Amino acid sequence: MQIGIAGLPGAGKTTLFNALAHQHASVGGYAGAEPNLAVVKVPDERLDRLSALFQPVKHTPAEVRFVDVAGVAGGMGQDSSAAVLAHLRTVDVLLQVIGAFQSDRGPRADFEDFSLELQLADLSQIEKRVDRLEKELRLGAKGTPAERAAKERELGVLGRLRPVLEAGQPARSVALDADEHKTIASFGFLTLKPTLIVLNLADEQSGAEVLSEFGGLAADVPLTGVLALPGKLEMELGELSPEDAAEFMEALGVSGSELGSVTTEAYRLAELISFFTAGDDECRAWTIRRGTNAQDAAGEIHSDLARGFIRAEVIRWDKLLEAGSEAAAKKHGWVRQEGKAYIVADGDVLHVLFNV
Ligand SMILES: Nc1nc2c(ncn2[C@@H]2O[C@H](COP(=O)(O)OP(=O)(O)OP(=O)(O)O)[C@@H](O)[C@H]2O)c(=O)[nH]1
Ligand SMILES: [Mg+2]
Repeated sequence: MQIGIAGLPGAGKTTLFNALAHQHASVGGYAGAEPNLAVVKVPDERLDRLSALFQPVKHTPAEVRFVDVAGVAGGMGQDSSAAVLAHLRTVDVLLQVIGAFQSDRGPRADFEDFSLELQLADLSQIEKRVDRLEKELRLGAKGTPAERAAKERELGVLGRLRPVLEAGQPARSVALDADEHKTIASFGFLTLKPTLIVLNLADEQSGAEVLSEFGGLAADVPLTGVLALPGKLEMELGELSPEDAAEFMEALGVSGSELGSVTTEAYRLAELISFFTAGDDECRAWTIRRGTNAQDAAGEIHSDLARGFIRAEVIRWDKLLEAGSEAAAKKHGWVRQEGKAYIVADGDVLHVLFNV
């Protein structure tokens, strides 16, 4: 999974990036054009417990890639904002960081300002593409009937997104089916992405108060979540040893880090789940979209497993732990034999039988 970190200049994006990815990218300066990148292993207690049982040679958690870009604000000019935001086209989830710790006009106004930048970036892409498609269709002669039909379809989807963006709403407020999503997937529209708004608090600032300004937003706008955390404090805690961090948190009266919920929320918003493979050689977590069937899930492991898929032996992670071994689980009758079309559930342990 890829998570993009975006927001107004100085909102605390790089601070949050450092906290999430245990990096030491420089903060407070004017950010350069190149994004900060880092890959982080996703902690998962379920996988840890499977590894404790199997004692595998390799323990392989899922990975998240964080992309931290420079700040974007009105007045920068559409071209330079577009160049920064283009780095976020391929991410699965957008973190929209709001600098609640320093905001002059209030976090809600900051949110609206930055959302406008995202909307404008999407709109300018749409306008260019619509002009081009209309011209091509007018010229007529070019292309087979199937190609023309595809262009009409694309124009239709873009034509539904455009007025919504012009009215100041994100593209994700339009309900699109899987085919429609596919038609426009290559644009990587920013306001179409699942978005987690992160309210970046001052150390002593109350999250509840700031969150109340965003009340209802997550419910009203699809694929949108909101959470609050003290980014700078989280970054500083991350630099301490676990013992020192625990002591520091106790002194501050903080119960624990909120960083874990950023990744959990991102998984939830992007409708991603994990399944596992477990054995003496390797225990490993795999990330798939909710609703993925067993054959496609097998393809995540290796294309041969999808191509030569026979069936999958499936058991939930906690049932496997309860049984104590695969053999014991089978004896209990807890291991199910599932075909290609089986929809993999979060926490399933899969053993794919295949033949190529
Ligand atoms: N008090 C407080 N200060 C913060 C917090 N987050 C960031 N800062 C400070 O705000 C300044 C900017 O932080 P950065 O993380 O560089 O912000 P940014 O959004 O990456 O900035 P650009 O990339 O330049 O747009 C730094 O001086 C940080 O120490 C926070 O949660 N609380
Ligand atoms: Mg930065």
